[in-house]
Amino acid sequence: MRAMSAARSSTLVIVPAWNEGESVGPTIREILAQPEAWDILVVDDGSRDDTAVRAREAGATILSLPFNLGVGGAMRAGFRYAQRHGYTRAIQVDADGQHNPRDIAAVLDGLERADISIGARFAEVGDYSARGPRRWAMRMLAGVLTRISGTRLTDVTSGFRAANVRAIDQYVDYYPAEYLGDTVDSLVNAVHAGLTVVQVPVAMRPRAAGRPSQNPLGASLYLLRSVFALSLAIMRGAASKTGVRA
Ligand SMILES: Nc1nc2c(ncn2[C@@H]2O[C@H](COP(=O)(O)OP(=O)(O)O)[C@@H](O)[C@H]2O)c(=O)[nH]1
Ligand SMILES: [Mg+2]
Repeated sequence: MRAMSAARSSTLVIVPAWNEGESVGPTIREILAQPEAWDILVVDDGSRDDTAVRAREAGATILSLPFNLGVGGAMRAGFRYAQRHGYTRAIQVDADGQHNPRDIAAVLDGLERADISIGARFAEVGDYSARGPRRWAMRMLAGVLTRISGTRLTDVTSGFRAANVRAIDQYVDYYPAEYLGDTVDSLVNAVHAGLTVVQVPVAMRPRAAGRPSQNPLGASLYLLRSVFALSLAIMRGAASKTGVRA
């Protein structure tokens, strides 16, 4: 339920963080250095290091989850917080420094044209490259999402994405918690619910410190999982259109 309360800004930057003690502080400071004065919520997901302390020192509000839910679960908690506190826009920015805070405003501007705005790699900007099966799977996912959303999308696994009120409400209703089923699955469901999507080109930076939560094998399995999740989501969508419940 949407509450009107004393949020300082109408936009919430949600930062999912898991054992990011080294990078979360600099990331928050960089976000706060932007001229717009957005509110920042770090969702600390059962980190075993000093992520929460560092984030608070840097000036963020902290939501500490009692145990690790994964990025999807953490983001859903963040969207619920946004809804309860009456924010009209929310944007995910990773704690590791890969999402450049200078691009936040541009990704948020995408919300003037659609309900969800994705900061996308390799749409003209930057030199991000994936090879082999990863590239193939990412292209396939992008191709299918382009068809069902009716907008050209090149990077549907990007976590750098913004949501308006409709999308926040949709995500609170449905945001998969399974590890990294989050990006693709949440998008397919949002599109099926009638929400619109745009992408905004951004360059991604290397992670500032620490380690990615996924090794190359894990990343490939994730893509495979996404392909699978997408097929299921499409079948669910098709079933609901014909009135059959899956
Ligand atoms: N809340 C939460 N955040 C996570 C978890 N795993 C990763 N993250 C955060 O999600 C963001 C992206 O994770 P990362 O491992 O860098 O993924 P990659 O950029 O796709 O390789 C970072 O800010 C991580 O701290 C988790 O289990 N819970
Ligand atoms: Mg990362």
